[in-house]
Amino acid sequence: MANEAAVKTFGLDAQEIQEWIESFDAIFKQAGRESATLLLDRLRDRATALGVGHAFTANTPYLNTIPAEKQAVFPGDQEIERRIKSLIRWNALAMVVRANRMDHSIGGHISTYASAATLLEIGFNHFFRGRTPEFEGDTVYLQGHASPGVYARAFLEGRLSVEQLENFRRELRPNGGLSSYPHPWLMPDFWEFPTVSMGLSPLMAIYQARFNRYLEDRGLKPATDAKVWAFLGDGETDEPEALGAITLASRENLDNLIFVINCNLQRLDGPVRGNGKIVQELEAAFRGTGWNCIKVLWGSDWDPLFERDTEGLLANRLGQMVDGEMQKLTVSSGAYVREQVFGGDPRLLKMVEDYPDEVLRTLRQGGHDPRKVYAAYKAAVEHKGSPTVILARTIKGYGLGESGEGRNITHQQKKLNEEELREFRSRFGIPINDEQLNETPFYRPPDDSRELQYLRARRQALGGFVPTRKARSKPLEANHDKLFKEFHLGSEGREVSTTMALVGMLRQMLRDPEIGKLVVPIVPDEARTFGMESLFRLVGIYSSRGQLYEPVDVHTLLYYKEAKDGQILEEGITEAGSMGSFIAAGSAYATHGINTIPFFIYYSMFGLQRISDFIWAAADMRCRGFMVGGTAGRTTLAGEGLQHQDGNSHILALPIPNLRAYDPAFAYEIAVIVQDGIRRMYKDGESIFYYITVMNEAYAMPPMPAGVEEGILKGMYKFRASENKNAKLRAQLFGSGTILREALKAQEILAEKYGVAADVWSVTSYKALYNDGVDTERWNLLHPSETPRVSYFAQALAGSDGVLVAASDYLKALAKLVGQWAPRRLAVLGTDGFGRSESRAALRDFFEVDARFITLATLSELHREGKVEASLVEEAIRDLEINPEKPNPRCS
Ligand SMILES: Cc1ncc(C[n+]2csc(CCOP(=O)(O)OP(=O)(O)O)c2C)c(N)n1
Ligand SMILES: [Mg+2]
Repeated sequence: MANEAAVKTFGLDAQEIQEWIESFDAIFKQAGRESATLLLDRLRDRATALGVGHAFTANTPYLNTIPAEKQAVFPGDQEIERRIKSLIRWNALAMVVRANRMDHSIGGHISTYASAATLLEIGFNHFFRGRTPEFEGDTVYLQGHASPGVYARAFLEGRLSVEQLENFRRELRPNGGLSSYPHPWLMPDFWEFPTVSMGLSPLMAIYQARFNRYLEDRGLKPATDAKVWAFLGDGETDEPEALGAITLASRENLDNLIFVINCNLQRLDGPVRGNGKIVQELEAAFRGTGWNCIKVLWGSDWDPLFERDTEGLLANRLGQMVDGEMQKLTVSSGAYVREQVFGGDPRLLKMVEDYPDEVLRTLRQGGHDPRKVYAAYKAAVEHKGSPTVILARTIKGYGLGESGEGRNITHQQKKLNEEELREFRSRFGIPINDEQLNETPFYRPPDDSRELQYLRARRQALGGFVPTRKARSKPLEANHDKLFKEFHLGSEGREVSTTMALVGMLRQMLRDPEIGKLVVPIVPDEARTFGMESLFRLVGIYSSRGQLYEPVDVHTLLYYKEAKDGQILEEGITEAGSMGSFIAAGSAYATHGINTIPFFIYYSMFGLQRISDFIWAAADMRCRGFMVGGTAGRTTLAGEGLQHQDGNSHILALPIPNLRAYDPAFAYEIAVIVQDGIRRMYKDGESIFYYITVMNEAYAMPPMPAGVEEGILKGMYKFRASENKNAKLRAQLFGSGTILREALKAQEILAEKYGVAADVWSVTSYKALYNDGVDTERWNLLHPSETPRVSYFAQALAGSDGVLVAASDYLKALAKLVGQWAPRRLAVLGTDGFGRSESRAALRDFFEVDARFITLATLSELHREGKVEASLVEEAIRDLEINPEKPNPRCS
């Protein structure tokens, strides 16, 4: 061996090395594992003291972490569990094959579940605890592409019918069907967590586990040993989000968290690391950050071989082979395995001389061996002090035979020919005869069969079915009028920003006897940006360790107070992580039966733009809560420039169906929106959540005019009508957010200089107006004989006269959305283009959204209508000091 040759030159020989190893073995045998570890630690210290370097590695040999003799005894009935698993395998396969016979575009996946079956079944039969009134249950994130297997199990459990299975991926059939992947939106009684956008669920699971601790530390739920399990694909770990938060899990000692990575060495196109070893790479990443890492690589039939491997030759050889070679073994003969794995060294060949080729070919991977998987899970649930990752070697498409097992095409295999079906049927002992095979029927044994009795008994013992989703919290009771009232009164001339107003509301809510405890403020290192530091002292920053140091600002009023029961989740600079907390808090009404109300407050540019896919997942999950985009608006945040100035997020909020988006201008608007939101989400149980933009521009907050609440919520109301009832020239101006104030200034200029009487409207939500408009149109389309309905936007403008001009701090497309329902042309100003570092005034000039441009747009519209001469508009351009040849902000 190369190593031995190298050491020989330095004066050591193989025998001396063997003696060292034997001494170590003796210590291990006499004094035990801990003493052996201590000895290694001492030796390492000594080596360091002598200046003996050692290349850092976080890896262990390519072997099972739990040696055979340390393995917990499998308590189940292995034979009957194998039968159950076979039935599930068959039904999962039948679901996909049948669906694609009817329509080959329907799709579906066989090979992911085929590789994950044992990993999941050991969980279902022995570990995953259901949610009961007495115990909160475990939380399980399942690999999305394994859903056919989860459905097939639910079918055996009696939870899904043959018809539902037949309608897999046919959700629009009469009586409904099954969604392709886990979607709580589509199957709200079944799926809890959407996992199919790869990489999101590992991060969500980490923050879920942390949030569970937060709830315990704050006394909102009792401390339990409930676990969060996340099943991932090995290919999935390439998504940056997948490993992006693993240090939080170890830092927070989340021993309530278990990752199971299904290392079938393949992703969609081919091997995950053909030229490397994904298991070792992941082991180094997780061990390097302090996770407890359990490798389950080899099945029990390998144990005798490792026993013979006293010199570590086999371990070495397996450690050398790259994953591409490993994958090839799966599709090759026993003779090939002998040649490739053992052929390089006569000592290795000797080890398997009594193994026939056929036995070598079928040596199992650890992830397909129930006993190995059980032992790993047991060790994981019993492990204390850090999160656990289980790296389980499996074969993609296991059981699909030569057409699928381990092949690069296996991920997308959806059809099996008759021969392949027959083989699968026989291999897994499914009682279906050859004539029936063509039909590929589902098979469920009688209710009183041993299989179903066993399966039900196991689930009963574990507290019921998993997954099951249910809204478990009781509705809030109070109406909270008192909390919000003061914000209806205005600021009496005091200049405040909408951000300050919102923080003021948060402070009020935090003091409330009903919701005070439930509010979860979440910030990604921006609390000071939003003037939230007063909350640090008021409710504390959550820290599972309390505060182990005296903060530098301890003598100040607003010091940085960390506490074990702190309420603020100060996440550091991670919008994705903060969203993970939002999702955990926003779904706690279902997961825990607790109405936590997250307020996630962040730099608006780094929300919908950066982490939209998490927000989509939150929507799918029916999360509740408030996302607050701070320092919003392309021209309202001065100075920060191109990357920070957000003129996009209200456009990006459009596609998310149950996200209500508001761009309020005044404190009372926010108060109305938030109070109503709490009612709708936490009293009426609606599956909606909120996006509210707030700004840092300070101005006097007016008192709320009478009767505007409905308009605020529906998207617009008239804020200030013109007092001049007789003017010939008239206009309706629409402003949103801080740009409403530009419209108000324009109202004055138009009245004073140009004799135009303009009414000013506050548009709080173009999204709400747009949704109402398209819903109205749709109704009219479908009801041709009935009196057509009129959109809220059109209703609001009925009877108003004059030209229409809208301005917002967002893309022009936003206001243009509603132009189609306007009684006349709607002229739109907006902030298309890259931002700039500048003052507000300069930015609003540059983006053409200030009072001057609103004035100009109004006069221009009046000219279009033939009400004023072009010369007047020309004159106005001069008077308003507008440069007509200025750069176009959209593309400069
Ligand atoms: C974000 C995202 N990108 C791409 C896909 C498409 N996709 C679905 S499964 C898959 C391969 C999965 O491989 P792996 O994670 O190893 O899981 P396996 O099926 O092998 O268990 C891909 C690329 C997706 N679902 N989500
Ligand atoms: Mg894979």
